[in-house]
Amino acid sequence: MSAENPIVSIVMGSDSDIDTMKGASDALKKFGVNFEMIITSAHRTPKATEEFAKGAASRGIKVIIAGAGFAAHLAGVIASHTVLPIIGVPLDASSLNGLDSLLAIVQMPSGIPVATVTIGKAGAKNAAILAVEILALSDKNLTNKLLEYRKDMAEKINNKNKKLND
Ligand code: RP5
Repeated sequence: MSAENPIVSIVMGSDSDIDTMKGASDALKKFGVNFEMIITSAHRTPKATEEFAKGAASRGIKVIIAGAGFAAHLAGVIASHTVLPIIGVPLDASSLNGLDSLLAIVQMPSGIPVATVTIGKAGAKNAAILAVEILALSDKNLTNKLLEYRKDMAEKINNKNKKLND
């Protein structure tokens, strides 16, 4: 895994999102997928966000993960400028605990989809796993890693159950 030749972009609206979005970068590292992390804001740096979205595919990016809080337009705005798959992560950044961001990301109008995951760190992790599942459609090695990951998860639950009943 390296930041060279990234195939996934993890984009977020502010540096206050980094901690949560590390859930995505940590998961991509585990799967050995090259990624980049970018801070750009749909509202505060609209031009830079547009340029990023328009240029992503030609730089070799295959999936974009976009996390934002409050009136979270980042994922939707990026989706409006590219046909790459966009996964939106609603962030719990305001007094509405992420419900604002969830509705802003999930309620895209017909024709411009954003795949929306769980609010917060679990969502950031799931966004990365979903990105790996998309990439695995043309990468058998990633499919095998995903199957192994599921097996490990099941084993952990089985062990917890065993411990509870011992
Ligand atoms: C959103 O506003 C960002 O994604 C962040 O979650 C939130 C707060 O940003 P800061 O005010 O902390 O920069 O655009």
